[in-house]
Amino acid sequence: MNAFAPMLVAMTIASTAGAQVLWNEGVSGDASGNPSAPSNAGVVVAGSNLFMGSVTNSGGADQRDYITFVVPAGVEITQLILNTLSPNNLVWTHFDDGPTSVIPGAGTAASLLAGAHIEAATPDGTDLFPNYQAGSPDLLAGPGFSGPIAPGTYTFLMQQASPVLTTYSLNFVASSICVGDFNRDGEVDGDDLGTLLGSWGDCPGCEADFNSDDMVDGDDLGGLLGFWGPCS
Ligand SMILES: [Ca+2]
Ligand SMILES: [Ca+2]
Ligand SMILES: [Ca+2]
Ligand SMILES: [Ca+2]
Repeated sequence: MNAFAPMLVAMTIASTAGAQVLWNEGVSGDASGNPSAPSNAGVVVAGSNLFMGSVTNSGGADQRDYITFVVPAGVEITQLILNTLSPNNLVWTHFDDGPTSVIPGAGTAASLLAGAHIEAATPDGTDLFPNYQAGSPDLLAGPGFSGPIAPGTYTFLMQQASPVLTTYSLNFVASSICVGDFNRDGEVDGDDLGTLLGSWGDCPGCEADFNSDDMVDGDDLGGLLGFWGPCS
């Protein structure tokens, strides 16, 4: 057995490149149930970002798990894989814009971006991401995303309204993007400059707001020119 140990170590290192745990309740404790103070899960990396825990409405103490995380410049979330859900029953989920969330209810909330159920009997390995897209029949709250989740700060909720203790493992899968290549054609050029100029002025959450000051202005124009040319 010992002869194989170095190989196993090497394989472990290779398989964890571009993978991290955002929040594991088994290590970090129960994720916050307070929408005003979600658990801080840090910064998403290109690759796998795991969120693992459990929720139950039995006794009301752990009905909700909120985490907040940052998608940094140069990264976007493209998939939300349901690794496991046990038992495989109905769960409410949603994304908010910013570092806080809301308690799901009949009223609307300005921060709510996209809410959808994980339906009972959803197979392990399913990509839930399409459910959060604008126009999806599975989108039940908020305007939904139109494409990948762009750089910014977000809060995500898992809620179990039934007394069933439900354990889950989710993977927010992210990819590297070429900063400034807004149309994803592999080059920062005049087309992207046109997009930046079209976003000029107040523009919270805009991809062209490289320095995240909620304005697209000369600072960001300078940034774009710094990225000019083919994506490396
Ligand atoms: Ca929990
Ligand atoms: Ca909780
Ligand atoms: Ca481009
Ligand atoms: Ca800016």
